[in-house]
Amino acid sequence: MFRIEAAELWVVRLPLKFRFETSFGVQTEKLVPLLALRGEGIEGVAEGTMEFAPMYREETVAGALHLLREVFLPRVLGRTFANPEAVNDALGAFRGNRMARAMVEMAAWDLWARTLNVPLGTLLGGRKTSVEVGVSLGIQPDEAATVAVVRRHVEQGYRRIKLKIKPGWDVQPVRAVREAFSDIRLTVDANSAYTLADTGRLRALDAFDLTYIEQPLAWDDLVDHAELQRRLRTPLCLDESVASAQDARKALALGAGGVVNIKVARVGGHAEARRVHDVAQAFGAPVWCGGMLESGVGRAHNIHLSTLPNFALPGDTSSASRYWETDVIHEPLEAQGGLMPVPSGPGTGVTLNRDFLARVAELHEERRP
Ligand code: OSB
Ligand code: MG
Repeated sequence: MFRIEAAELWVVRLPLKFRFETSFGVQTEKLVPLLALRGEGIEGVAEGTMEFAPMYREETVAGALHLLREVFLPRVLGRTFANPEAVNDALGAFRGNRMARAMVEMAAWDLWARTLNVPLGTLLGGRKTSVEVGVSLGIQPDEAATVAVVRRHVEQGYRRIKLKIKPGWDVQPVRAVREAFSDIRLTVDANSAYTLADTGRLRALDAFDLTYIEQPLAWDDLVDHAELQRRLRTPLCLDESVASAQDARKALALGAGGVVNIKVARVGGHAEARRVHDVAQAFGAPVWCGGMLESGVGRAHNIHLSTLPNFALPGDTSSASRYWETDVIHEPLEAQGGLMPVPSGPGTGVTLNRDFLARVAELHEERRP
């Protein structure tokens, strides 16, 4: 049992240390919404992964703030819950907006784990003390720059390199990287930039021994992915188009892919992420933990989720110091030799740097029943 007495909301804008170009745009900073839920002197914290503009999926920071203030938080503030699933149930009548609901659900998991004094991963059923990680590398100006940035991360020990691709920038960088590194685990992510009309181009990628091709087709599609999968040897990995365990079941039953990228917030929180993990396992499909350029709060949640057994491929949860000069938490989250240690304290095991937040937050407010 835990009680939710008050909530605190922040929005922070963090400059990214690198320019991150994907098929849908260029990012140089990150807008980070944070939610803390407090009860009986204990606090649970979560990060929103919706963005300023709906470029990846349909949720936005402004939309999430409205829903949290006016709709979701009033349903949980002042109440006592048996477990985080019960918090989820309190928001169960609402459709979509899974990233916004996930902020409440994930903060509740952290709060509950801290109440029980156990690490979040342990509470979720995970056993690992470190998790394998790779990196997601944005589109570079040319092939030489691509090979150079890959080399830097291979030397740092990352266990998988993922290259962002788009029409007109796909076979060339993949060929250049594969020629320079014959035996690395290599993948690509198109963020929905192709259609079935591009089958020829995508089929050319079969020559490079990619572990998977991530989300080549529309963000809300499963059927065309299944058709494409029949035409390709390389397994497809679904990201954008899996928003729930039911989506995962339908995708895998249709043959729309063989691998699932699980982003906790995209599917509505840890409970649903665990159900996606279980569905994929039942189909014999490996999963891995995706990233949304999270600050330390979201990153710590991702690391804990990745301790579940079917997270069989390296995730995008790379070192926080790659992204930020100063993080919103006190603890460093640094990979060594491609392994990210799981923070060992109760809950996520990380704590907010409130001094830093006080200096840089664009929004900070307290909500009560
Ligand atoms: O498709 O996985 C994606 C970042 C923003 C939006 C979508 C994606 C990504 C990433 C970044 O690939 C992964 C990371 O957090 O490093
Ligand atoms: Mg992706």
